[in-house]
Amino acid sequence: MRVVDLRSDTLTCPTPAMSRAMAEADVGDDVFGEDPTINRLEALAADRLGKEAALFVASGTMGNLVSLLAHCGRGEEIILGSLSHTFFFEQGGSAAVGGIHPRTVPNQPDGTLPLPEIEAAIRVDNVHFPQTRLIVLENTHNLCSGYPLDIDYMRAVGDIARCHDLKIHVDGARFFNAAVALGVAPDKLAAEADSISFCLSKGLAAPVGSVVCGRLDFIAGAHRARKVVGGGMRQAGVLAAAGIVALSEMVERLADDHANARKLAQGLAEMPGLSVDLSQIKTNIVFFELTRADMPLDQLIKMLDDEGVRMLTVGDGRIRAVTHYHITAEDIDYTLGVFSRMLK
Ligand code: TLP
Repeated sequence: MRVVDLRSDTLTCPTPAMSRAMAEADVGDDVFGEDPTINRLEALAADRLGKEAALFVASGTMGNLVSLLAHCGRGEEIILGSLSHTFFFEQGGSAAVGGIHPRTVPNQPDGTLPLPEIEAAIRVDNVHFPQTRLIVLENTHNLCSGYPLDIDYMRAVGDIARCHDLKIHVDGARFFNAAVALGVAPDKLAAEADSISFCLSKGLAAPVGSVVCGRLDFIAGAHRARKVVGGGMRQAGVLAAAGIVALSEMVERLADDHANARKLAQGLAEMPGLSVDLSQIKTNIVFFELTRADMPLDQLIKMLDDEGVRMLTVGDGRIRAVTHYHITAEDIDYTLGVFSRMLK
């Protein structure tokens, strides 16, 4: 049976070029800073994002955690979106591990935090309050249908941050999707970020890893934080080798994933019993709702699965489909065919 697995772009497997690069990678002990392939990946990532330095970490969650630990001390506060991955899906790691206090601002459907609400959330100097240190943004925004934050918005948040002496961290798990969708250079889009974490193991198809980028002093702090959370790896150049291929060969093709997501969303929007906001579809994530009272959500997911089409529910009544390297335009046609049979 044909399987069209749209649950996440985390499902991507290494390309043949990655497998070759992994087999041939030069390695060393990265805790000693002696893995040449990791060093190469970090230099490449820093260069792509226009930052002084970079740090290879095991996952997106670790990238965000070590960044927040490097920026904030115990009892200090971060401002972040109510729908952000860092707030929603990372076990409250920065609070649990770092004693960092989260202050949420409602995300808008386009993934932004309203500027006046960011300003209003910044603490004044008062002995009763925690001190605000950091604004955390997510680009693209997962729960906001993969919406990208643009340069104008980043500049506006940058102005607020500068005015209040705050730093900005960007959870850029899908940052290259944002850059490709907006047609801007990644370093321009990252310019306002004091730190940015991006994933190699989502749309870029590497098997493991994320990279955190920022100034040298920030990376030194993130490096210490990585060690304390057990993220000091040894001959992990075998992983970084795939990451180098990911950054060198897999960025431009993200446009195909975006085209497939749009094709899927347009097809779903025409089906009776489904609701999709097409204005939300900018990158590779499609959220939609089932509006038929006679068909429970779980039943729909099960029926899809029986036909080889896999999608996720995220607990708020919506269904998520994510396009990626292994999904073709023909897979989208097949998926739409399955839906039209099921919803007849
Ligand atoms: N997102 C995963 C799940 O955790 C939900 C997915 O399938 O989308 N930031 C963002 C914006 C993410 O979407 C994710 C993963 C992460 C961070 C964490 O990355 P990992 O899974 O590598 O720890």
